[in-house]
Amino acid sequence: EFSMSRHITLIGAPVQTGAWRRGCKMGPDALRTAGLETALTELGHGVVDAGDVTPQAVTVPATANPLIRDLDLCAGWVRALQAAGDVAQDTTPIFMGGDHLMAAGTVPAMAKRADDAGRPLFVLWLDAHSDIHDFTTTDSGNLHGTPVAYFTALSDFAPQFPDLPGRVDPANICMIGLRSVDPAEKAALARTDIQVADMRAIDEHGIAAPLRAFLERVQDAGGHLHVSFDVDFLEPDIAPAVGTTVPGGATFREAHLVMEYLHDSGLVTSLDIAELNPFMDDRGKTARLMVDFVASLFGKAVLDRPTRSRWT
Ligand code: EXY
Ligand code: MN
Ligand code: MN
Ligand code: MN
Repeated sequence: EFSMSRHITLIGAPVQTGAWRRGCKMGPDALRTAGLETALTELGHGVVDAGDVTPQAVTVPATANPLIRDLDLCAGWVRALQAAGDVAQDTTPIFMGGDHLMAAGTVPAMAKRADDAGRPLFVLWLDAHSDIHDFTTTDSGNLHGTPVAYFTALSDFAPQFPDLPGRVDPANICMIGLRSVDPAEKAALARTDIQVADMRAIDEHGIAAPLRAFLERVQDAGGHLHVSFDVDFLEPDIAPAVGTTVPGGATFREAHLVMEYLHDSGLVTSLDIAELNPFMDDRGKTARLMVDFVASLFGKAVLDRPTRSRWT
C-alpha cells in the first residue's frame, strides 16, 4: 500500500546544556514556527503537539572530569526525557531538540518501548559525529558528544545518569555521515560492531547501499527503528543553524533519498531532530529545511511508490 497515515506526537526537548554554544533550547519553537505540524497533517497524518518537556530537579555527584559543567541539569534532562518517552505503542513520537544529549533520554525510552513489544530497537544515527565519548574520554566536557556510549551501556554513566530503562545493542546501530571522530571515539567504535558509513564510504559507494543493507536487517529482525537526525549530518552550506558544523556533509538530495528510503521501508517508529540552533540560522532556512526532510520521511514524494517493498 502507499503511505499509511500515522498518529504522530510532537514532543519538545529544549535542552542545550549538552552543547557548548547556547541556542538549541529554541529548536522546538523554530520547528513549530517552520510549520512541522501543518506539513505532517497535510500528508494525512494525525498530529498532536504534546508541548515541551521540562528537566527534573536532581542533584547528582560530580564526575572527576573538571570540564563537565551543568551536570545536575544534564541529568535532569535525561531523566525527564526518559519519562516523556514512555509513549503508547501506536504513536510515532517526533522529539524536537534541543542538542544531542536529548538522545540519552529518547533512545533508552524507545528501547524500552520496543522491549515491551518484544522487539529489538535499531538506531540510525545521522551525524557528522559518533557521539560515543563518556565522562572520562570527553575532552570538551560537552555531553551531547556522549549519548551513544550511554544508551549502549558501553560505558558506565552511573550514578550521574539513571539506569537504562532500555539498552541498544551496538550491532543494531548504523551511523551515516561521520566525518569528525575523536581518537577515543575511533577506539570505541573499533571495539564494537556498530555499522559505520563515513563520508568517504558515501563518496565511493553512495548513501543508498549502506542504508538499504541496514534496513533489510531491521526488516528481517522485525525491529523498531529510531532515527536520530543531527542537523550537522548535512552539508553546512544548506544547514548553517548548528553549533558543530563540519564541512563536507550530506547533500540536499542525499538527505532526501535517505528520508524517502526510510518512508518506503515503513520501518521508522520514532525520530529525534537534534542540534538545531535557531540563533545561528538564516531567517529560518535550516528549520524549514528540516521540516522538508521530515515531510519526506513521512510520505511527501514526487511520485508514489509502494511502501514496505522488499528491497529489489
Ligand atoms: N566529539 C566532539 C566532542 O565530544 O566535543 C564534538 C561533539 C559534537 C557533538 C554533536 C552532537 O553531535
Ligand atoms: Mn510504559
Ligand atoms: Mn550528534
Ligand atoms: Mn553532530
